[in-house]
Amino acid sequence: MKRRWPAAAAAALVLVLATGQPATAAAPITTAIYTADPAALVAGDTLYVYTGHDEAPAGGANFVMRDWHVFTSPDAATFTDQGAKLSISNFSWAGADAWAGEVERGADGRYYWYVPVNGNGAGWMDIGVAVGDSPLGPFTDAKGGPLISDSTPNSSPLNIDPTVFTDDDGQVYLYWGSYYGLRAARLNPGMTSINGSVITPSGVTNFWEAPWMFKRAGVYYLAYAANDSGCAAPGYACVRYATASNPLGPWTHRGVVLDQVSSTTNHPAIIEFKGEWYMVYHNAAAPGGGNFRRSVTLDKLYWNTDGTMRKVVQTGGSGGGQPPAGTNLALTATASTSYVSPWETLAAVNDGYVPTSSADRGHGAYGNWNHQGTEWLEYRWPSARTVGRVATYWFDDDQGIDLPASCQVQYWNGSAYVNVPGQSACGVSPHTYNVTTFTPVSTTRLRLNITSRTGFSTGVLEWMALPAAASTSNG
Ligand code: FUB
Repeated sequence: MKRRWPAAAAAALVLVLATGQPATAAAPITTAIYTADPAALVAGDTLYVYTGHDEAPAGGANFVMRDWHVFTSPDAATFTDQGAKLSISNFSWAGADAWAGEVERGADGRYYWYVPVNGNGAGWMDIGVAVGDSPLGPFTDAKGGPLISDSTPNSSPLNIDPTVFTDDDGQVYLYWGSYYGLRAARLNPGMTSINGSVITPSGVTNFWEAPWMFKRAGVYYLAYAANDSGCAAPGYACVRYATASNPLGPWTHRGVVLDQVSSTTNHPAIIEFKGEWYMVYHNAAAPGGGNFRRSVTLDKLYWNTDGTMRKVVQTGGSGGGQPPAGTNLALTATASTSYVSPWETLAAVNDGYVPTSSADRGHGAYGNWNHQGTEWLEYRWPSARTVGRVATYWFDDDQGIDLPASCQVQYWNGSAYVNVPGQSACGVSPHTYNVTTFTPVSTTRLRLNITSRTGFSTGVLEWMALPAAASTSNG
């Protein structure tokens, strides 16, 4: 059975295009594979996006990540998967967990790829570094062992998510960490050892993981995933950022630049390419996506005149499915249910929100964990409405709540609930509005009976009630 996990564990915790064929961005940069944890680099006229590769099975409850891919783009709109250019097998001392890395060009003109891996040694995650002669490699282990591990003095509680930054004077800095433990150090010119001691930067409010460092107009910027209740639902992360006048801080928190996304984890890469700025990040919006089957996407990032960043508008997150046309009678109904989990939101089902995926809790979600079997949602109106269709956007949290086995629409005939006549199949597809039609009924109450799959509970993000004809209004 899929299970809920606490927020602190969440982050530590097909198919259209083949490798080598260009994909159009705006939605995921590819739907051929699941990708996560982007890092971006500009070299010449090309934008390189380095990603992790999620290989968890559908319904999987853990990361399965064995290699990293490189995507290239001439325009930040079309992306070509150049394939898996680095793998756990490139590090003889590592065994699993190809998590979030970043590539930096060294003073020697070579490209250094810093990655967190399970180093098979004491503790869990270490940071290794590979090197190649071009942004596409081929890459080989540059050190033969971890650059950062639990035995590094003052290392992070979880040594993951390196971000590497080269200042104008040529000094290179490494930032990394998770479990609220941000760390930083200078790198030696050889790029494969640290110079001096590891510091704990100050002022990086609510840092959780996934730092991304860059500089603009003489100001240092550090974006990072935060998972506090001020910006994200329990178990989810947003991206906050801080600025400083020195690469090692102290930092001043500036706010949220990316709201929570449809995956629990969030991971920024911010870069200027051909005169435009971009936020590259991941979500769960690809078909069949989830918290362990993420997809990288990007959106434009805009600046205020005072050097602060405007919050990014997420345009590529749609997993498919626009609401069907017609007056949504649910908006004026009173919702009730046989059961809603105390931490979920019944009001989510008729607030008119358009979810980006079945994992999108942007406006909350109705869920009935840990009930199994049949539960119901009900709409009531003060006077009769004529209803001929419903459209249901199912909630699937990739944990205890799954898509249902089946559903049945009923209406109140004046003395009892009965099945609506002539009902079409009640769809149970993820990431879209499942439209069910029936012979129109005039009623003051409508009910959706939802039957769970064995071992799971069910949930709903939106349940629309519609007239039979799209143009009819019965408000
Ligand atoms: O992909 C595995 C981990 O999840 C990354 O290292 C974190 O940044 C989070 O995205």
